[in-house]
This record gives sequence, C-alpha cells and structure tokens, in this order.
Amino acid sequence: FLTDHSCLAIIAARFSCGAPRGGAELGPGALIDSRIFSVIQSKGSYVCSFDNLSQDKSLGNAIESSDDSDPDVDGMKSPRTVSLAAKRVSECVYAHARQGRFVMTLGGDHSMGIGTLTGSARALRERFGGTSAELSVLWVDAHADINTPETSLSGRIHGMPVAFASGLAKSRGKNVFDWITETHLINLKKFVYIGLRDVDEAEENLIKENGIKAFTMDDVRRQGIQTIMDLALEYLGDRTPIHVSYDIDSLDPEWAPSTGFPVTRGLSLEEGIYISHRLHKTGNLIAMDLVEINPLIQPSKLGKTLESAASVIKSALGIDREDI
Ligand code: HAR
Ligand code: MN
Ligand code: MN
Ligand code: MN
Repeated sequence: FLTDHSCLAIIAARFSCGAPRGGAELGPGALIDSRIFSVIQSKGSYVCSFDNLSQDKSLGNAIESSDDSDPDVDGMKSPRTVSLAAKRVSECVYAHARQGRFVMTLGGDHSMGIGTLTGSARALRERFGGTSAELSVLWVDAHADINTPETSLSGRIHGMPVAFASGLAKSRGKNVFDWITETHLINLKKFVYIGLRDVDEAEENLIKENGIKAFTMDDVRRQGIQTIMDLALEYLGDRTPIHVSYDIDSLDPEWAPSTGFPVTRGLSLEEGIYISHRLHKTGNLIAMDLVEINPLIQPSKLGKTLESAASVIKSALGIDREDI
C-alpha cells in the first residue's frame, strides 16, 4: 500500500489540550531529542521529514487559558482547541499518506488520534476508492478511548478519539469537529483493541453494542501475545492497510512510567515490541501513532519511557529485530 518506502513522514503533534493536565505536548520533542530518528535513518533506508504542529495560542491554550476562551460544549473540555489541533493533524497525515508515505505521528495526548485516523482513512479512500482498501486500525492502549461526550465522565477528549473518528460521536458544529465528513471515518468492523485494562462501564457497552474486537490484558495473559497477534491479524485480514495507534500506557508502568494515566498489569516491553514486530512483518503497516508520553510525570524515569517508545517504534519499522 505504500508507494514510497524510503520516506518516513514524522509529525510532532505537540498538543495536550485533550488531556486534563499539561506535559504531553513535550513528548514529541523528548523523543526527537533522544536521537532515535538518526538511528532509524542510519540503520534503515528511511529519509525522514518532520512536521511540527503545536498549540494555537489564538484559540486559547487548554493549559494556561481560563475556560472562557473555549467554553465547554456538551461537557467537552477545550472543544474548539482540540478540534482545530486534530484537524491540523488530520490534514498533515492526509497530505503525506496521499503520497504513499509511512506516517509516524508523535504525541501528544491521544485526542490527536481523531486527526491521525481520519487523515489515513481519507487518504486511502482517495488512493484506492470504495472499500477495496479500507483502513484497518489496531488500537494498543490500557484505555478504550471510545467515550462520546454523553458517556464521558471526565469531558476530556483524549478519552473520545475512537468515537469521533468512527462517527459514533457526531460533529457538534460551531468549530467542534464540524470538519469531519463521511470520507474521514473509520470502520469499527476493521478495528481491534489490544491491552485494555481500564475501561469505563459505558465504554464496555459501546464495545459490545458495536461488535468491536477487543483483546484485554486478561486475554493476553491467558493466551499469550503471539496467539493474540495471530487472532488480531487474522481478524483484520491480510490484504488491508493497517494504522496502529499506540498509547505508551499500554505498556506496564515499569516500562513506561512517564505518562498521564499509568495502569498496572500492562504489557511487558517485550510484548509491546512483539506487537510492532508482527505489524511490520505483515508488510501492510502504513501509519503509526506513539502517544501520551508526558515528560513532566516521573521525570527521573523519562529516559526509560523514551527507550521503550523507541524500541516499539524501531520494531514497527523493521529495525533491529529483523531476524525474529
Ligand atoms: N476513560 C477515561 C476518560 O474518558 C480515561 C481516559 C484516559 N485516556 C488516556 N488515553 N490516557 O488512553 O476520561
Ligand atoms: Mn489512549
Ligand atoms: Mn491510555
Ligand atoms: Mn523488513
């Protein structure tokens, strides 16, 4: 599905407006400063391009501004700020994916998933038309991020990206996700969760009602990550472009402590790397998000968090573990 294997488009989505506290906007810079991409360029055949997206001060900054510059809509916090940020991410992902480039989006909080998934889905529809090459999504996360504004208990949009990218949650007009149209939407029948262990009751209902394939941490512990990946890839099919949205909190806090919502009993680093490795081996991976690194949380363990993230990214690109 990729037409340009040698070009890796890296988008630094320096936003935390979808999360309750700041810090995630510093995640992309920390990852880029860790020099992981110079390693990727030297070991792989990728030419990297970088796009920097950051919070638009004119619309009000969720961290510093009072809420009156961007009042709640249907309980959502900072709705216009997040919508605009996600729209910019969507357009940037779309522009690269439309050219057949691999797109790597670094977050940032997970509300940017609204942008990345819609950008990928739209680009594929234009490139291939119809449902012939409809996007498959693997969502690797401790959380389901499928709340609608109505079901969310927090109002934070980083808990809602799956709902908005799939059309379960509708645009609200007034600059609140009104840019999302049919052509942007993903199909929840081609969507799989791995790593779930902190899911709201309403989210569980949404997963059931919509027949979404979900592998929880209990499933991983019972069946092993290899079987889970066999099942996940079999479910998605072998002739489908895959976008992986990787929340660093899917990993156990031992491996990724610098994140806003750590949850115990997570994936080991080895399991996390294995997921990426299997995705790479399909030859169908077209995009990856790596989100929710927050350098302000457990700063003394940021190095470890970044190392884990770098390992997962390298593996997805087929660097270092080619022989497994
Ligand atoms: N489910 C909760 C909510 O909707 C918590 C979401 C936490 N989200 C993330 N992303 N860290 O996965 O607010
Ligand atoms: Mn998430
Ligand atoms: Mn999460
Ligand atoms: Mn390879």
